Amino acid sequence: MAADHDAPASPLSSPPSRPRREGITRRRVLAAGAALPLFGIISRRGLAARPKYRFKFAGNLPMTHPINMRVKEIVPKILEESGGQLEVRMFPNNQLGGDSDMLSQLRSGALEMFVLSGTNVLSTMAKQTALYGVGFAFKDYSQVWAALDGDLGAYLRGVIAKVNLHAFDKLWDIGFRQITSSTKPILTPEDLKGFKIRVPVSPLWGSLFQHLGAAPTSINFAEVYSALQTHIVDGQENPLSLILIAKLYEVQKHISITNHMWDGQFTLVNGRVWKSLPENLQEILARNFNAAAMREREDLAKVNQNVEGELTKLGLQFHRTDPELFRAAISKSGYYRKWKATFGDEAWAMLEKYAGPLV
Ligand code: X2X
Repeated sequence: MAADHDAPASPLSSPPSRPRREGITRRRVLAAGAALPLFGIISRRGLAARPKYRFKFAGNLPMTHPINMRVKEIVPKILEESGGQLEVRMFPNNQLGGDSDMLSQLRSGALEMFVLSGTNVLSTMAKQTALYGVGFAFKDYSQVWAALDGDLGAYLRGVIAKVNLHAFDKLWDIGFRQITSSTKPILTPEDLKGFKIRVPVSPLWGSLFQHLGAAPTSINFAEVYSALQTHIVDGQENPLSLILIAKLYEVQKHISITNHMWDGQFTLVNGRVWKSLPENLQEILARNFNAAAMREREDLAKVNQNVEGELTKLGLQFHRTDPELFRAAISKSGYYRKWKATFGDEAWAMLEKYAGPLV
């Protein structure tokens, strides 16, 4: 069956519980346009009466995250540059379901585009995509971008292509991750013993916190706020910017700066959908998304300048840790040995080329 990108509407684009704000607006405009002289104006500007390709773009982050703000900015550009042939409609904030649901939809072609971390559920179908998320690997952004814009990124895109998905060249920045807690501050690996912490649905993540002695539970981001609120878990880990943007500060008290891993998101396109797109439209889509990702990286750097102050004002207590203590603990317990064996020597060497020795 052909992907639904040129079908009139997909049942999956109507999530059960949430309104389709973007879609409704667009349909109303088109419906109104059909009855008004304005429609003629659109045609004269060279835009097609109805886009031939209508892609849903979904993700787990709130609309106010810089990733979504930058995508929102390129949506009209893509429509315009494609002469009205390619329309991207946004479904942020888990509107189409949690990450596991969205990934299934992407694979079937019911969802055309999905912005997702390689360390997240994607790694349950292609384990190598989590390679860049090895704990305490990257020390700073110069290492991160050298790796992800270099050979490591190209390697990961190759892995993604093998499972019939297409990833654009530039990853979006999510940030270095920090641990939060509603109960007690986490200062040393000892404090993590038995600590109930949410991690994304990903073996590498669960393993990191198991090796630190914690009690990790895999939960999609869609359920994290309520899992913290109802104390199914006492803590979670995410970059400061996302703790602010997703309002996790409302249900957490302490933040420990551990920088235990860096994370970013790929823009993924269903492989069949991508291949069915004419080359000129592929170029328009890729160029706009890559440029938007570069702008988003700068946005996030700006957010990071004030985020600690803002979270402090909102009542969170910050704690400094010695990340070397955490790194030594996982090294001793065999975490690096295990994951080197899992990823294989060649992939591991590629990570070490940028991150330095991981033993
Ligand atoms: O699920 C998370 O914690 C998030 C939003 O950071 C990821 O996508 C990995």
